[in-house]
Amino acid sequence: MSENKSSTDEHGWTPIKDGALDVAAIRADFPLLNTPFHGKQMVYLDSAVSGQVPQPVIDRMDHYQRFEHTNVHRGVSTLSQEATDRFEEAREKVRGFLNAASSKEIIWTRGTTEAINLVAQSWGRANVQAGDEILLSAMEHHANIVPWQMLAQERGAKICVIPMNDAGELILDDLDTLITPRTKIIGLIHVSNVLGTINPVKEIIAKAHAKGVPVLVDGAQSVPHMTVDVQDLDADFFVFSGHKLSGPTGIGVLYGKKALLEKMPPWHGGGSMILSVSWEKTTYIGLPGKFEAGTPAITQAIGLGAAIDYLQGIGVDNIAAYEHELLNYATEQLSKIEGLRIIGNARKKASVVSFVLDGIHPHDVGSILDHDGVVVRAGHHCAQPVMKRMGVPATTRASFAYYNTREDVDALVGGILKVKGIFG
Ligand code: C6P
Repeated sequence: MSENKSSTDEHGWTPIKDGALDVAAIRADFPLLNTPFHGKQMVYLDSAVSGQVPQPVIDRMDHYQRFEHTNVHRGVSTLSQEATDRFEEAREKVRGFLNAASSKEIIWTRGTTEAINLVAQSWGRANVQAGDEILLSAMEHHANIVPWQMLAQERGAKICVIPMNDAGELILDDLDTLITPRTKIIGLIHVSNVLGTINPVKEIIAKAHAKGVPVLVDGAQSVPHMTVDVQDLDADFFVFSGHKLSGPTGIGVLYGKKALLEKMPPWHGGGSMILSVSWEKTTYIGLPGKFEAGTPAITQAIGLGAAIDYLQGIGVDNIAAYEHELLNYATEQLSKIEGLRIIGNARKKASVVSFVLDGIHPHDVGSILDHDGVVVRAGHHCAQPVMKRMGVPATTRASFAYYNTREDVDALVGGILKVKGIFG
């Protein structure tokens, strides 16, 4: 798994040399990929819904539970202090992973959804008033729509939308007019979970900042596939989930610029986030604890730290390059199938191919593939406005990770041909 930073292709990706990613060795680390499924070798093409978890991450959580576990940030026991150290080390790993300036800017949440709700409720309630506008892109996941709609409804604010074209790329020509003096925040998906589009978030952030508007980037589908540097992007908020990153469920991250987080009121109240409590008044601790009421997901945070170690051991740039070639191969092979239409043909894409088959419902495609051992997702992928814009009720979606191979793509293609045969 060597570093390979020589040159880049027309999309700015580093082409990977044969053998730069030892996928056979990587696959051996994943128990589920090596477990018979419907009597076959499983072909897991649903990493956008949740990534598979490698043995070193499972082992790290197992070790913590067996030998290191107690509550954190409580008590003077050696056990508690050491558990706290492991928990805070995981936070520091996330800081390094995102290149945040300080670990005080890393807030643990249950996932992307909770992180966005935190910003909408805490920052939003403090900053959004009647008549204000919240600007979202046309390809947002429900997680970056519904919390803002709830806030907008409560405040009498308005949701505005950056449109997209038929290829699934944002139309940014009118961005300057879409960002009005009433725009309070922009919510922007980094990589679309349906279309695979990689959005030019850095450029959009620069334009937003020129008008004094902060930007929240939904990185749920970007961090598993590319190096993210929140300082380089100049993102004000950046959110992601551990389970899409080969980590466990129940843990996620809100990155926020310190200056913004410091001004925001707490969202949840309770133990761990207070300086002092009396019947008259409560005062709060500083960052990051102010936003972490109650006992956190300690095992999961440590597991996420181990997942980051695992990915960094392979090299996130290597993963990006490998998956880019796999995506090209999948796109090429799927495009040869008569009656198959790929939904989302952006020039810059990551690891996702959504498609529809003439006359066959995506749920039927997904079910038949499943019986063939090929795991994909079928439905609206929690992005109903994207379905509406693309004029389809649902799609079948194959999503790839660094543990997938060309053989997996071939199995998908074989399965689709079988589906077509059944529906004749
Ligand atoms: N998308 C998918 O199959 P949570 O559930 O909080 O971990 O992540 C929500 C979320 C937010 N933003 C994006 C871009 C996402 O893709 C997701 C989760 C999964 O596409 C499940 S709906």
